[in-house]
Parts: sequence; C-alpha cells; structure tokens
Amino acid sequence: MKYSFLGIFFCALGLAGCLNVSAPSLMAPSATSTRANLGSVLPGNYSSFSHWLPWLDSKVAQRTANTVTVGQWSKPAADLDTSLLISLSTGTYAPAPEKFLSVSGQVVVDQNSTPVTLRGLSTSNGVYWLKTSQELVDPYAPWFVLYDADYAAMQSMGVKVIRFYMQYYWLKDALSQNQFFHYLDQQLALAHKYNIYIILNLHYFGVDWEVNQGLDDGFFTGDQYSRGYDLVNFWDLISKRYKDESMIAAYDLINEPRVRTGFKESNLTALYTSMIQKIRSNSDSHIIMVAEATGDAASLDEPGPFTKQSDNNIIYTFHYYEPFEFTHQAYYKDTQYELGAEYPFTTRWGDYTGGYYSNPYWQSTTGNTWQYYQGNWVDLSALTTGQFSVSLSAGRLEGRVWFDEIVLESRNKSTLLVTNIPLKNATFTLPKTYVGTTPQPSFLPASWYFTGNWIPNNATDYASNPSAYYRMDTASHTADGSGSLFLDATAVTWPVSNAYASWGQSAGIMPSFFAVDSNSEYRVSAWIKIEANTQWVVSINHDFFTTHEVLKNKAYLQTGLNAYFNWGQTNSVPVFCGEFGVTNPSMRDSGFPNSPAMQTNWINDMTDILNTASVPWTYHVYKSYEQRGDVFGLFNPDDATLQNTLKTKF
Ligand SMILES: [Ca+2]
Repeated sequence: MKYSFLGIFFCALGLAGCLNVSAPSLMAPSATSTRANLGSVLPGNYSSFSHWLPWLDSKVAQRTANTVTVGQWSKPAADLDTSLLISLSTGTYAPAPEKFLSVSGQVVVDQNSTPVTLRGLSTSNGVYWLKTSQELVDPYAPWFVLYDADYAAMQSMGVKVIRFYMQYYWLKDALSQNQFFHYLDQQLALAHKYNIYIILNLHYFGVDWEVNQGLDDGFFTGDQYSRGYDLVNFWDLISKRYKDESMIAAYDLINEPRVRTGFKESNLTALYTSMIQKIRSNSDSHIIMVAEATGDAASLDEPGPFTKQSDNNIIYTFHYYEPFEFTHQAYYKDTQYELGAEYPFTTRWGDYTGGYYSNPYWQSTTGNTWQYYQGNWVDLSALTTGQFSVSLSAGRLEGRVWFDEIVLESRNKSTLLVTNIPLKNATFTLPKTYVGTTPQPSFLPASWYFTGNWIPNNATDYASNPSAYYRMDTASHTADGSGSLFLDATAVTWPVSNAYASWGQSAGIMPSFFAVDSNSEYRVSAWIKIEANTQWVVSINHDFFTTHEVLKNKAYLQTGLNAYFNWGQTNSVPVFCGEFGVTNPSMRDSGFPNSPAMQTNWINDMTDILNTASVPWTYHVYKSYEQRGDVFGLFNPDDATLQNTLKTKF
C-alpha cells in the first residue's frame, strides 16, 4: 500500500493558508506515494526515517531475542518448520492440479470449471523492513511470516486467498533465492493444507540501502531503469520454479506501478507484455495480474484505467483508498494524516482570495521573552463574502520567532459581547501520531501547516541543518510542556521578492475555515516571543477563501469503483480490488469514540459494493499491526472490531 489519491486534493490546497503569495511549492506535492510525498514535502529531519531507526532496532533486537509479541502473534522461532513437518508427514501437502485456476470471461474457475471467488487478505506490510530473505527463514519476523496458526485463523475467518507480498531484493542472488524459495515452499505447503490460494505480488523494489532505511522503492520513485531492475528475470525465476503449483492463484507482477516522464503508461504496458511472454514461454499458464498505472497525468498516455493485453488469462487489478483522509488517518509519522477523520468524510478546501494584513507588525519582544499580541477588531464582512482562517507570519524574518496560545474571538457589534471561537490545537499540545500502538513525539504540529518560500542554507544536508520550522517541545508560553510553533530564519536564505513564512490552518486534510457573521467583528491574538530580529515582520492575520466541499460517502465510493467495473464489463475481463483497508489505531483512541462504528461502516460499504458487483478483493492487511507507523492490520490487541466486521464478508 503506497498509493495516494490525495495528490490532486493537495494541489488544490496548495494556494491555501498563504500570505501574499503564489502557489507555495512546499505544500503542493504532486500525486505520488505517501512516503514519497513526505520526502518531497517535509524538510530536514522529517523527510528521513532516521528518527525511527532506534525504535526499529529495538524491535529487531526483540525479535532476535524471540521475545516480541505482535498483537496476538507471539511465536517460537521453531514454529514454522515444526508445523510444516507435521503437515508434510501427514501427507496434507499433495499436488492438486484440479485446483489450478484460470480466467473464463469475467470469472475465475478451477480445472473443473467451477467458479472460485477470490476474497481474502493481503499480508503483510512488514515487507519493507525485512532486510534479507534470511529473516524469512530464521524467522525473525513474526509480524510478516505466516505460520500454521495464521493459516488456521484465516481459514476459520473464511479467507480464500492471500495476496502475498514479495521483495525484489529477495531474489538478488543464489543464496537469497534459496532462502526465499525455501520459505515460499513452506507457505505453499500450508496453502495446500488449509486450501487457501496465494497471489504472489512483487510489492517492493528496494535495493540494499533503501531496504536498510525502510525507504520507498526505485520503481515508485522513478529511476528503476538506472538501477537495473530486471522484472522479466524476476518473474522468470518464479515461473520456472512454480509453473505447476496449483495453489498459486495468480502472479501480481508489479504493485502500484507508477509512470512518469521517460516511462509512460505505454512503456509499462510493453513491460507487462514482455513479462507475460516470458512467463508463457515457460509453459506457465497461471493467471497474471496487470495493475492500474498511476502517476503523472502527462505520462498516462493510454485511455482507461487499464490497457488490455492480448493474453486472455489476465486479471486487471486496482487499489482503492477513499476517502484517503479517513483510511489513512494516523498514517505514520505525519500529522497531515490526522486522527479524527470521519466516514462519510467531507473533503474541504479553499481558494485563497486575499486577507486582512493590517494587524500590528512586530520586530522584537522585550528581553526575548513572551509578550501578548492582540490584533485589531476587524469587520471581516466588509472585506470578504467567503470564509476566513488565521495565519501566523514572519516574512523576511532574520532571527527566530515562537507563537503560542492562539486566541480567536468574535464581538457582537450591538451588544459588544465577546465570544471565543475554538481553534484546533491552539496551544500546540503533542499531536497524536502513531508508530504501532504507541503515540510518538512529533516534530510537526497537528492542525497547523507551514507555507513559505525560504531556502535552507544547506538544503542537501539536512542532518547538519535542522529544519527551520517545527513544533518546539521545549518552549511554551506557560512552560507547561505543551510546546509552541517555531520559525527559525537563521539557517535560511530569503528570495529577493515575495518572501514569506507562515503557519496556518487552511491546508491539510482537515482545514479550519470560519464563516463570517456580518453582525460581528473578529480579533486574533497570541503569545509571541522573538529573538535576534531587526525588522517589523511578525504578525497574525485573517486569510480569506472561497471554500468547496465534497461529501465522500457510499455513493461516492460506488461512482469511483464503477469506473473499474464498467471497464471490466466492456472488455469482458475480470477486475480485482487488490487493496483497500483502513488504519487501525484510531479505533483505540478514546478521543474518537465513534471510529469503530465508522470503520465498520466503511468496510461494510466497500465490501457490499465489491460483492454486489461480484468483483473479488484482498483487504490490506492481515497483520503487521504494531510494526509500522502506517498500522494497517486487522489485529488490534484491544479491539476485534475490524476482524469481526471483515470475517463475515469473505
Ligand atoms: Ca503551548
């Protein structure tokens, strides 16, 4: 799972929350992987996973010591081989050629022409953290490796198929191949034993250093040719070994292939054709899965979500995460995916139309300490017919500035009654982001978004040039540890014109806009601390927007999915939803008590649409809970809602 449907959404938000600016590049990533988004959007430390590595290493140490507990999955190191030996000795692993699957029209059938409904689970996202195929064999990786008990559990849930994630790296040399094939042989023995099909999916293309840092892969980020990936050879190796294996339902050749300048959709189609031809040249008649291309609009040079291959034993597969804001809340260490998104979700964004910028401009605060800043009472209804948001600005700052305890008030023009308007995270307390089940310190604040066009002095070496904007844990007006918002211009260069740096609430997944009441005036205030600055540049403002909303409910899902269904019907081929799923930890967060019901509703809506259309699917994912910050996975140790909901759908 990597694909983000939010790219266009973010682009739409790119203009928001900024002061006297054109589109700020920092807040307008293009559609790309979420992880790649972070790399391109976030500065300094935040674009790196280095701050995760100590935590990860501790997990590896635990795994090595064989003491790790993964939800309900705590396994002795010998379990895998022992269970396999049992199944082999009892003769449960036997060839079953009658179970070999093929495509017939829009349906998948076995060798007796009996339709087989492929509904199941994907497993598991820990593929990113497995540095060698040795870890599959030892095994160190209980969050990823499937044991006898896992197959038994899935069988009891009604699972018919597992979408089985693989790394390109695992076939890099003879030793790796032997280790991986040993593991896959064991998995296939269990697949036979429990009568559960396996879809082999090349999920991750990382090379050594990427795998070691848990980074995104080259195929997804754009330079797969320069790295010498040989996907035809990868699948040739798989095909030669497993061409007669009936429990392999399909080869899912590339996970979420991304196209770009220099590698267009038509190039991808040709690559698929080459892989298909190679597999068929081995007398291998497995179903092959061809995935929807995503990426730069200009590189999507073929019509439709898919391009039909001449081979007639193909399933066309897509992934569906909508509303992305809901499915990806708490998605690793990024507060843009805030907890608290609801389903149905209303996506909101604003087009910036101007603002009120006549509040006081400050140069310094006495003694470099905190002082209370008050804006003017402003009749916003005389200035805008849209909605407004607040922003904290320091364009062409030379020193450093902190903001804390932002206050937004309205005052009735007649009665002069003053009312506080609640702002989200006005005191900059720690946002809730998760690595597994544990909230982690975050460098970025929830509900606030930086826009600016300053240039870090040492942009290529973020390690020695800490980021110039973040939520500062150690500085707070009340010294209560709640933190403050920080802008540091001492390590940046300003452009000649249009120099701005600003925190606001008009961007992100859940922006804050306020309607303007013509009977009221408005004032924004805050505690501010300024150091080493020589110009009058610090202020707080009201920004104006024309706002838009899209309700993302079941009808919205149906419309999106119909595009795939209709293509399959038009072309008389099967389509397959290879991934959909929702992050788990919001369910255990007492601040969002409605989340379990909403996640149940979302799963019900998705599976109802897919099952009604007789479109098969695999849910993302079976386990991996607690092992990555994206925390997809059915097995929340405290709450069985997701698995109980899903197990009635297979
Ligand atoms: Ca604070």
